[in-house]
Amino acid sequence: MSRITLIVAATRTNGIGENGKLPWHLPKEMSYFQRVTCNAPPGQRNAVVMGRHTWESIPEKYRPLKDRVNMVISRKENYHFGELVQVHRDLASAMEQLRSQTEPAVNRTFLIGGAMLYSACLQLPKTSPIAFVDRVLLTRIIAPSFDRCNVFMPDFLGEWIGAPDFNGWSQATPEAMNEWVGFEVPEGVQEENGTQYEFQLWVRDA
Ligand code: FOL
Repeated sequence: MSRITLIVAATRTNGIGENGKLPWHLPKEMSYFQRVTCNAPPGQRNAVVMGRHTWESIPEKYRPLKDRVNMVISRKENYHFGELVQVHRDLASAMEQLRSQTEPAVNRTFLIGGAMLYSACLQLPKTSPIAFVDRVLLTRIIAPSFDRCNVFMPDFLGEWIGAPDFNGWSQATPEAMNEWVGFEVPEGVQEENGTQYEFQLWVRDA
Protein backbone atom coordinates (compact mmCIF):
# COMPACT_ATOMS: atom_id res chain seq x y z
CA MET A 1 0.00 0.00 0.00
CA SER A 2 1.32 3.45 -0.90
CA ARG A 3 1.21 6.43 1.32
CA ILE A 4 0.32 9.75 -0.18
CA THR A 5 0.84 13.28 1.04
CA LEU A 6 -1.94 15.67 0.19
CA ILE A 7 -0.75 19.24 -0.35
CA VAL A 8 -3.21 22.12 -0.44
CA ALA A 9 -3.76 25.77 0.38
CA ALA A 10 -7.23 26.29 1.87
CA THR A 11 -9.22 28.93 3.69
CA ARG A 12 -10.81 28.26 7.08
CA THR A 13 -13.98 27.19 5.27
CA ASN A 14 -11.83 24.97 3.04
CA GLY A 15 -12.09 27.12 -0.08
CA ILE A 16 -9.36 26.14 -2.56
CA GLY A 17 -10.44 27.59 -5.89
CA GLU A 18 -12.47 30.14 -7.75
CA ASN A 19 -13.69 29.44 -11.28
CA GLY A 20 -10.90 27.06 -12.15
CA LYS A 21 -8.03 29.00 -10.64
CA LEU A 22 -6.40 29.76 -7.32
CA PRO A 23 -8.28 32.59 -5.55
CA TRP A 24 -5.04 34.29 -4.43
CA HIS A 25 -1.61 35.25 -5.70
CA LEU A 26 1.01 34.22 -3.15
CA PRO A 27 4.45 33.80 -4.76
CA LYS A 28 6.20 32.75 -1.55
CA GLU A 29 3.54 30.19 -0.78
CA MET A 30 3.89 28.89 -4.32
CA SER A 31 7.65 28.60 -4.00
CA TYR A 32 7.10 26.63 -0.78
CA PHE A 33 4.87 24.27 -2.80
CA GLN A 34 7.57 23.97 -5.42
CA ARG A 35 10.36 23.38 -2.91
CA VAL A 36 8.47 20.75 -0.91
CA THR A 37 7.27 18.80 -3.93
CA CYS A 38 10.71 18.90 -5.63
CA ASN A 39 12.76 17.86 -2.61
CA ALA A 40 13.96 14.31 -3.29
CA PRO A 41 17.23 12.42 -2.71
CA PRO A 42 19.81 12.47 -5.54
CA GLY A 43 18.76 10.31 -8.47
CA GLN A 44 15.13 10.18 -7.33
CA ARG A 45 12.03 12.24 -8.07
CA ASN A 46 8.78 12.91 -6.34
CA ALA A 47 5.51 12.39 -8.15
CA VAL A 48 2.69 14.92 -8.37
CA VAL A 49 -0.72 13.37 -8.97
CA MET A 50 -3.56 15.61 -10.13
CA GLY A 51 -6.93 15.70 -11.82
CA ARG A 52 -7.49 17.27 -15.22
CA HIS A 53 -8.95 20.51 -13.90
CA THR A 54 -5.87 21.05 -11.76
CA TRP A 55 -3.63 20.34 -14.76
CA GLU A 56 -5.54 22.97 -16.74
CA SER A 57 -5.20 25.45 -13.88
CA ILE A 58 -1.40 25.35 -13.99
CA PRO A 59 -0.03 28.10 -16.25
CA GLU A 60 1.13 26.52 -19.51
CA LYS A 61 4.69 27.71 -19.05
CA TYR A 62 4.94 25.82 -15.75
CA ARG A 63 3.54 22.49 -16.86
CA PRO A 64 4.45 19.75 -16.65
CA LEU A 65 5.78 20.77 -13.22
CA LYS A 66 9.54 20.58 -13.62
CA ASP A 67 11.75 18.06 -11.82
CA ARG A 68 8.73 15.99 -10.79
CA VAL A 69 6.95 12.98 -12.28
CA ASN A 70 3.63 14.43 -13.45
CA MET A 71 0.58 12.16 -13.41
CA VAL A 72 -2.86 13.27 -14.52
CA ILE A 73 -5.99 11.27 -13.78
CA SER A 74 -8.43 11.62 -16.66
CA ARG A 75 -10.81 9.49 -18.68
CA LYS A 76 -10.77 11.82 -21.68
CA GLU A 77 -9.83 9.95 -24.84
CA ASN A 78 -8.75 12.66 -27.27
CA TYR A 79 -7.12 15.18 -25.04
CA HIS A 80 -3.48 16.04 -25.53
CA PHE A 81 -1.65 16.46 -22.25
CA GLY A 82 1.82 16.39 -23.83
CA GLU A 83 4.58 13.82 -24.06
CA LEU A 84 6.08 14.41 -20.64
CA VAL A 85 2.94 13.55 -18.72
CA GLN A 86 1.57 10.18 -17.74
CA VAL A 87 -2.20 9.95 -18.01
CA HIS A 88 -4.12 7.33 -16.06
CA ARG A 89 -7.80 6.45 -16.04
CA ASP A 90 -7.98 6.16 -12.28
CA LEU A 91 -5.95 6.51 -9.13
CA ALA A 92 -5.43 2.75 -8.79
CA SER A 93 -3.66 2.60 -12.14
CA ALA A 94 -1.55 5.69 -11.40
CA MET A 95 -0.42 4.31 -8.04
CA GLU A 96 0.39 0.94 -9.53
CA GLN A 97 2.57 2.61 -12.14
CA LEU A 98 4.35 4.65 -9.47
CA ARG A 99 5.07 1.54 -7.41
CA SER A 100 6.64 -0.26 -10.35
CA GLN A 101 8.48 2.70 -11.84
CA THR A 102 12.28 2.72 -11.57
CA GLU A 103 13.35 5.29 -14.15
CA PRO A 104 13.42 7.65 -12.40
CA ALA A 105 12.88 6.03 -9.01
CA VAL A 106 9.94 7.68 -7.32
CA ASN A 107 10.43 8.94 -3.78
CA ARG A 108 7.31 10.64 -2.41
CA THR A 109 3.88 10.95 -3.96
CA PHE A 110 2.01 14.22 -3.58
CA LEU A 111 -1.65 14.63 -4.36
CA ILE A 112 -1.95 18.22 -5.60
CA GLY A 113 -5.67 18.41 -6.35
CA GLY A 114 -8.31 19.14 -7.05
CA ALA A 115 -11.43 18.88 -4.97
CA MET A 116 -12.64 15.64 -6.51
CA LEU A 117 -9.36 13.76 -6.02
CA TYR A 118 -8.85 15.21 -2.54
CA SER A 119 -12.27 13.86 -1.52
CA ALA A 120 -11.78 10.48 -3.15
CA CYS A 121 -8.34 9.97 -1.58
CA LEU A 122 -9.22 11.15 1.90
CA GLN A 123 -11.97 8.53 1.94
CA LEU A 124 -9.64 5.62 1.22
CA PRO A 125 -9.32 3.45 4.34
CA LYS A 126 -6.04 2.42 5.90
CA THR A 127 -6.57 -1.01 4.42
CA SER A 128 -7.00 0.20 0.83
CA PRO A 129 -4.72 -1.59 -1.64
CA ILE A 130 -4.67 1.59 -3.74
CA ALA A 131 -3.30 4.24 -1.40
CA PHE A 132 -3.67 5.90 1.97
CA VAL A 133 -3.33 9.61 2.74
CA ASP A 134 -1.30 9.75 5.94
CA ARG A 135 -0.14 13.37 5.70
CA VAL A 136 -1.67 16.69 4.78
CA LEU A 137 0.57 19.65 4.13
CA LEU A 138 -1.99 22.35 4.70
CA THR A 139 -1.39 26.01 4.13
CA ARG A 140 -4.21 27.55 6.12
CA ILE A 141 -5.30 30.85 4.60
CA ILE A 142 -6.41 32.82 7.65
CA ALA A 143 -7.49 36.14 6.20
CA PRO A 144 -9.12 37.51 4.18
CA SER A 145 -11.88 34.90 3.91
CA PHE A 146 -11.94 34.74 0.08
CA ASP A 147 -15.71 34.40 0.03
CA ARG A 148 -15.74 34.07 -3.74
CA CYS A 149 -14.28 30.56 -3.53
CA ASN A 150 -16.55 28.09 -5.29
CA VAL A 151 -14.36 25.00 -5.07
CA PHE A 152 -13.79 23.34 -1.69
CA MET A 153 -11.82 20.49 -0.19
CA PRO A 154 -13.40 18.20 2.41
CA ASP A 155 -13.09 19.27 6.02
CA PHE A 156 -10.72 16.43 6.89
CA LEU A 157 -10.23 17.69 10.46
CA GLY A 158 -13.96 17.44 11.08
CA GLU A 159 -14.03 20.63 13.08
CA TRP A 160 -17.73 21.09 12.41
CA ILE A 161 -18.58 18.16 14.67
CA GLY A 162 -16.28 19.59 17.29
CA ALA A 163 -14.48 16.23 17.27
CA PRO A 164 -11.88 16.50 20.02
CA ASP A 165 -9.53 14.14 18.19
CA PHE A 166 -9.75 15.85 14.79
CA ASN A 167 -10.85 12.59 13.17
CA GLY A 168 -7.56 10.88 14.02
CA TRP A 169 -5.41 13.68 12.62
CA SER A 170 -2.85 15.48 14.73
CA GLN A 171 -0.67 18.45 13.93
CA ALA A 172 3.07 17.87 13.71
CA THR A 173 5.35 20.13 15.75
CA PRO A 174 7.39 22.67 13.80
CA GLU A 175 10.48 20.51 14.39
CA ALA A 176 8.80 17.38 13.07
CA MET A 177 7.53 19.33 10.08
CA ASN A 178 10.98 20.72 9.25
CA GLU A 179 12.45 17.27 9.49
CA TRP A 180 9.89 15.74 7.16
CA VAL A 181 9.96 18.45 4.47
CA GLY A 182 13.76 18.68 4.69
CA PHE A 183 14.16 22.42 5.23
CA GLU A 184 13.18 25.08 7.71
CA VAL A 185 9.56 26.09 7.23
CA PRO A 186 8.66 29.63 8.39
CA GLU A 187 6.72 29.34 11.65
CA GLY A 188 3.61 31.28 12.65
CA VAL A 189 1.45 33.63 10.65
CA GLN A 190 2.92 34.64 7.29
CA GLU A 191 1.83 37.73 5.41
CA GLU A 192 1.96 38.24 1.67
CA ASN A 193 -0.02 40.70 -0.47
CA GLY A 194 -2.28 41.46 2.50
CA THR A 195 -3.10 37.76 2.94
CA GLN A 196 -2.29 35.94 6.17
CA TYR A 197 -1.55 32.24 6.21
CA GLU A 198 0.24 29.50 8.12
CA PHE A 199 2.16 26.40 7.01
CA GLN A 200 0.95 23.26 8.79
CA LEU A 201 1.58 19.52 8.65
CA TRP A 202 -1.12 17.10 9.79
CA VAL A 203 -0.46 13.37 10.21
CA ARG A 204 -2.45 10.25 10.98
CA ASP A 205 -1.33 6.74 11.84
CA ALA A 206 -1.10 4.31 9.01
N1 FOL B 1 -0.55 23.57 -2.29
C1 FOL B 1 -0.16 24.75 -1.78
N2 FOL B 1 0.37 24.79 -0.56
N3 FOL B 1 -0.27 25.87 -2.49
C2 FOL B 1 -0.77 25.87 -3.75
O1 FOL B 1 -0.87 26.93 -4.37
C3 FOL B 1 -1.20 24.65 -4.33
N4 FOL B 1 -1.69 24.59 -5.60
C4 FOL B 1 -2.06 23.41 -6.09
C5 FOL B 1 -1.94 22.26 -5.29
N5 FOL B 1 -1.46 22.32 -4.06
C6 FOL B 1 -1.07 23.50 -3.56
C7 FOL B 1 -2.60 23.29 -7.49
N6 FOL B 1 -2.39 24.46 -8.30
C8 FOL B 1 1.29 25.63 -9.92
C9 FOL B 1 0.12 26.32 -10.23
C10 FOL B 1 -1.10 25.92 -9.69
C11 FOL B 1 -1.17 24.82 -8.83
C12 FOL B 1 0.01 24.15 -8.52
C13 FOL B 1 1.22 24.55 -9.07
C14 FOL B 1 2.60 26.07 -10.49
O2 FOL B 1 2.64 26.77 -11.47
N7 FOL B 1 3.71 25.64 -9.87
C15 FOL B 1 5.09 25.92 -10.27
C16 FOL B 1 5.62 27.18 -9.62
C17 FOL B 1 5.44 28.36 -10.47
C18 FOL B 1 5.95 29.63 -9.81
O3 FOL B 1 7.11 29.66 -9.35
O4 FOL B 1 5.16 30.58 -9.73
C19 FOL B 1 5.98 24.78 -9.78
O5 FOL B 1 7.02 24.59 -10.38
O6 FOL B 1 5.61 24.13 -8.79
